[in-house]
Amino acid sequence: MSRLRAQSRTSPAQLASLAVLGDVDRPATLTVDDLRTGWEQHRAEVMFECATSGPRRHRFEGPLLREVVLDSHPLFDARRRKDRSRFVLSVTGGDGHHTVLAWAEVDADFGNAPVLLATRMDGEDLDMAGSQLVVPVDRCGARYISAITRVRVRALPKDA
Ligand SMILES: Nc1nc2c(c(=O)[nH]1)N[C@H]1C(S)=C(S)[C@@H](COP(=O)(O)O)O[C@H]1N2
Ligand SMILES: [Mo]
Repeated sequence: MSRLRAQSRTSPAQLASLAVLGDVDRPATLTVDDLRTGWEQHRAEVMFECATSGPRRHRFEGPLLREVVLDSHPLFDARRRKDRSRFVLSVTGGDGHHTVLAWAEVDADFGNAPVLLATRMDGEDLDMAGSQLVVPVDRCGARYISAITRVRVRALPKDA
């Protein structure tokens, strides 16, 4: 089915969206199309192992997680690396599966990992299914959260 026909049959209620919230100045609710049109799209060809079902290969496209989160203005002092290194991102899927990334894993001044919020997987648009987290640096598939509903930004307090 062409993308146009798929879209004309899709009511807004069926479109998946995710919330960027928490310790940010500008919380946002984003559809997969917002993720596609709002930021530069990057590609990743990845391989990961699932503990229960073996190796997997996928092709993904989507914006960098860090660019999407930065547009929600996390409550850190952007100029001070030390301040940014206290933050974490908690990513939740539609089934409740969730995972955590340190902000520093994706921050260009630290790990600089090209983590994506996928808009397309193996040639299929994810508008209905929802965005998927793509963590090319991971050998295990557990953080490839599908059907993302939430990206929560948190500054961890001391001794958390
Ligand atoms: N929402 C959600 N995403 C998820 C999971 C899950 O249980 N729920 N399992 C993860 C695990 S353990 C793996 S290995 C991969 C599996 O990806 P696959 O669909 O390519 O097999 O999805 C990940 N993403
Ligand atoms: Mo897995």
